[in-house]
Amino acid sequence: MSKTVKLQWSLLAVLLLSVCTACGNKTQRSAESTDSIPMAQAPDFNADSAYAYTAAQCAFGPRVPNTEAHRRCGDYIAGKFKSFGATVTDQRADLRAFDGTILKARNIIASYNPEAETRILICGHWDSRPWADNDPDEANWHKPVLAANDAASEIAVMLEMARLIQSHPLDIGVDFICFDAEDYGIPQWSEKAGSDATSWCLGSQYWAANPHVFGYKAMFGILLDMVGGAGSTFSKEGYSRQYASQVVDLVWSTAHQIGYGQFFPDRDGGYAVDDHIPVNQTAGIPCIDIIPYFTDGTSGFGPTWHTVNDNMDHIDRQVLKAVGQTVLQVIYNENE
Ligand code: AHN
Ligand code: ZN
Repeated sequence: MSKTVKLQWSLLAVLLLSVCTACGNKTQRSAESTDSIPMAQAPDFNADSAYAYTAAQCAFGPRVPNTEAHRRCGDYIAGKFKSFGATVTDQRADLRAFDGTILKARNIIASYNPEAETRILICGHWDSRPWADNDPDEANWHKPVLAANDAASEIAVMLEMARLIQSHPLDIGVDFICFDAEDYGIPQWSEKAGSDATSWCLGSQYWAANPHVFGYKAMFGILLDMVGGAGSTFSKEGYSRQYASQVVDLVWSTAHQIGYGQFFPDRDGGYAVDDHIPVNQTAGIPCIDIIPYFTDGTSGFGPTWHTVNDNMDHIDRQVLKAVGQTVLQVIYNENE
């Protein structure tokens, strides 16, 4: 082979090699930009701590509005957030239920860096449902729900995040809102059953129309609802996809990246009438709902939903951990 031919071959080889390297880089880069978010250092969410906060709320008994247990638990929640260094605002309101009962409601708002412009809203409801109207036994339909999962778990996850924010301070602002009177919606045994979606979420409706800070805004909101139930997985809820699809994508890809993908399957869930609706529609803040989606035929929200079995026996620390660590990671990523 002549020298020039050899040179041509080696030139071709270099050319081919560089083309292939370029291809490789390109696929790598596009995969990064679509699937991968840089992960900040986030504190370690302690599931035992969240479990204990869940049990502490249940120890008051069902936290049904206008009861002593409700009043005392409200003080417990506000006191805990204060002890973790948050600025706590009590928003009290007399709210009219579907049956005319006036509920002495209390939204509890716990803020970090209240002066910061860039904010994230994390919310959940703290009240217990007065009627276990989805219980398989009709004899229980007028009994209150202890609401370990359907109230206490969400507040517990928020309390644990607050504890960690105190020891790992942020530059951005975070507001935890504990909504009251979410679960006073028309019961299934009522002749009015299913007739009025606005009978639910009274506390969040009130807050969205009367925010604790005039003109309140946040980059986005994350509603937690029933985040400790054994066997729970969280599909992409319908209104969340409709109003805040980018937030859904952010939370789900974060969960997958930090190893909790099995709790956040890449599939669509049902539509839930929940506290994120007034936050989206009235307050104008894109807000998703992390809410379980069961396809086992019991109820879309799991076997203990609105039954007398919604107690500590069916709370799973691993579920609290998966949700708490994921949301914490989302917050600390936004802080970077
Ligand atoms: C309804 O049952 C209409 N919405 C579900 C919202 C909810 C109730 N979350 C907890 N309890
Ligand atoms: Zn409920």
